[in-house]
Amino acid sequence: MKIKQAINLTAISAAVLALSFSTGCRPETAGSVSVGDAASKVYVAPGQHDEFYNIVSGGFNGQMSVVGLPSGRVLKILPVFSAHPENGYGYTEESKPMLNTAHGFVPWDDLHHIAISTTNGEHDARWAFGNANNTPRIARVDLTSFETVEILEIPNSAGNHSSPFITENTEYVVASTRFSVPVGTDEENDVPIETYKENFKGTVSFIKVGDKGDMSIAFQLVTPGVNFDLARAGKGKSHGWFFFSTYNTEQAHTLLEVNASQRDKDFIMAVNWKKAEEYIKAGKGKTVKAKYAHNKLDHDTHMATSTIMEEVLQLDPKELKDIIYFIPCPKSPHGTDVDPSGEYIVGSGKLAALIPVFSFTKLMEAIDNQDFEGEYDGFPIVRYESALHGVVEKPGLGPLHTEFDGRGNAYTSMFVSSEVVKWSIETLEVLDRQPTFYSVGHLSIPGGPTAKPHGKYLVAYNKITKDRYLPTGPELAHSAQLFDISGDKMQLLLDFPTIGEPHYAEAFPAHLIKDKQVKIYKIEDNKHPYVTKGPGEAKVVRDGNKVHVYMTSIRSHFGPDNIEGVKVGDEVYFHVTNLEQDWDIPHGFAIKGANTAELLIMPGATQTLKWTPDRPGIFPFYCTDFCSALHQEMQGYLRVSPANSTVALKYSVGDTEED
Ligand code: K7E
Ligand code: CUA
Repeated sequence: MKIKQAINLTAISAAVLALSFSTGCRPETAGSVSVGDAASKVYVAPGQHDEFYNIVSGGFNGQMSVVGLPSGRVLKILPVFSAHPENGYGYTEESKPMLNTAHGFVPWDDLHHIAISTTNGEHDARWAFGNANNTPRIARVDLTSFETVEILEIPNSAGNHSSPFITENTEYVVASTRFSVPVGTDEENDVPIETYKENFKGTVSFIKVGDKGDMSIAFQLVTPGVNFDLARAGKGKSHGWFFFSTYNTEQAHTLLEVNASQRDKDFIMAVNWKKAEEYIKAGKGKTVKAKYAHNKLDHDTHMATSTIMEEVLQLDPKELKDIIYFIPCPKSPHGTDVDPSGEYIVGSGKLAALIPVFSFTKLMEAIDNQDFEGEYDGFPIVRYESALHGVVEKPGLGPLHTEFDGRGNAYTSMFVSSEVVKWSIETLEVLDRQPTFYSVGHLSIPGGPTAKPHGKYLVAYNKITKDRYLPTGPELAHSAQLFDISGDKMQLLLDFPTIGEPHYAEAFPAHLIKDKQVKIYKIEDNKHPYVTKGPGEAKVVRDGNKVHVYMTSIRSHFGPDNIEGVKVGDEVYFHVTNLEQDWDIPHGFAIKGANTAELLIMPGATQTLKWTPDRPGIFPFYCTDFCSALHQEMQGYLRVSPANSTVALKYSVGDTEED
């Protein structure tokens, strides 16, 4: 056993060495640019708008950020899977259900991948989808309000990394599991870890997206117990197929660093999802018990609700043939990316010294001719050479991800050699390489994963920053670098720091959404159960030990602004309605000692802060968002009396104050 492991270690020592070398490996040129030229290309004059929206994953901050390109300016931080005190997301009574799961309230996650909705393979930018890696979930963000409007938990998944990836017309958002795990009932899943090979399975979930964006799990495929890393849908001629990169096809459950790097080739798993759909229509699915949360924001009340779902439909591709085929791919592939035409599938083997490019046409021929080189766990393995278009030789070290410019070129990130490499899809020749600073992960070209890339810019999202910015203690800002890719050679234009750790990002032309933005919510359409539609309707109502404050906010006062008769032991709910009907006039609300975040209430909306006073006294509250010249006057007082006090409930609103 020991000897075997020593041999294993030797076998991969070169690769591991290369990987550990990465942080010390410095590209040769300093990466400085001719200031005048580059500056003019990224300069967006004051008052002018950027050409592209870039929706950037925040990694372990669980958020997305919205960045303008080419300026690199951060426009918004958008909470998705993490509570966000800045606007009360995950703290208000309305938003808490959005973060509910089958495990209870989960206020954090790790968001890696963005998928922007498409029609006919082109961005329509109705929604942005994001994945939660840790407690598997998919979120949908509405790009007219820049709000998280839906979160769907994924059952039978563990480490939802290969997710979310989207089909050409947003028919499905697809999520596959990073960790294979047992997928039975809780009792069935209590098995020894060393029974991995018998008991652990992968799942791929096809999530139907309705016309209005609503998500539901249409079916899950149960697959061999491997790790899924990334995926892409086919498009154009490969529409109807989906491609998933796999690693740990060794099915190791310990020391994966060594044990999952044994085979020369892992696989890209090709899935014929049109076929799977047919089987579902023909009633071949099997309903199994599963517990997962489905959370939605109601448009009219602006409240989230969480529903626990009880079952999911599964297909067993082992019984139902011709859904799954494995294509050998060297070695531990990370990204698998499909070119704009849908013909070429690029596998980026982290530990491979070349980049294989597969041809969809050849793959179909090989499948038709049963040109297989064996089976993996009962599924056909397509002969490598038969599906291969060719390989990019000596591209660099540690290929991770590939994007496309729509002019026949591909751009692959090289984590270990810290560079972006441009190559021709047709000839497979390397055309250019530029250093990144440092250790690049994902790349993003506006429209890059679609049928119609706008091949003007490329953003490299880097893992390590080192000396690029003013230092800020042990943790440095993560970094993005913007390149001009309109010419033959890539030109570095700009460094900009990012929010959180960026993984994937997608960018699209600003004109797709900038005139569709929600500016206010109409107060007459507000159906919140505790709405207060005018200052005259403001009131305070006691219901046992619960006190409901129906409060309004408008420049520059709260109604009511004096409240008495609240007692220690009460639960006070401030339901604050923002009566403004003007764009960009939110009001905030905070009260001393509240064990929660502020409210930030958009025009026409109602938000609720729950507060449990812990002692008698006078408690000021105030508006937190500078809303007018009299913002600092936008304040009030709440009196708290002892639990046994007889102070009557009383509130006043401005002109009725002297009663
Ligand atoms: Cu960062 Cu897409 Cu999680 Cu590669 S993954 S870098
Ligand atoms: Cu309202 Cu400041």
